[in-house]
Amino acid sequence: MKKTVSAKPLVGIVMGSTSDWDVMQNAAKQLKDFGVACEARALSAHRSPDELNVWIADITARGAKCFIAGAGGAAHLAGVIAAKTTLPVLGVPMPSKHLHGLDSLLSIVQMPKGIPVATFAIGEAGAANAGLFAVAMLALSDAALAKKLTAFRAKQADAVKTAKLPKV
Ligand code: RP5
Repeated sequence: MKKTVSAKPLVGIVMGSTSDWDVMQNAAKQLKDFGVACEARALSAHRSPDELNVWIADITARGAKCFIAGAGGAAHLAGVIAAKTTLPVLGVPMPSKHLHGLDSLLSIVQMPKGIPVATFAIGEAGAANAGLFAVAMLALSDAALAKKLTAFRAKQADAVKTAKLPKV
């Protein structure tokens, strides 16, 4: 996994294991495409809880506005981060070997009342959408970013409008 670091990241991307990077790089890619600075780390809620807490405090002090957390299995990472910060936490369920990510999805989505985690789809689409959702949140107070997001949506609409189906 390549370590993506920015001195003033607006988004903190964290995953429970380096094995999650293949999926989670889709979040980093979306943010990069929109020119949003992010920092990506592999830190585990159960294997390295102290380092995770230090990083949450550090990146928050450097001006981060939200977190994207990807984890698999008994995926408590996003919930643990949400317990430590009032910044928005976007959770991405990782595909898992035995339950194909359903375990990760239910672990992340079923947060008890009071400490929310916004939960996205399992895998690549979820990671990319979490990146886009972070862009949308940041665009609320950044007109240039809002313009880029509108253009991105228009490009997708054009692709559908001009799509041709194969002949029968
Ligand atoms: C979780 O366990 C990670 O988020 C990962 O999805 C899963 C498997 O981790 P590794 O055994 O590949 O390190 O904590």
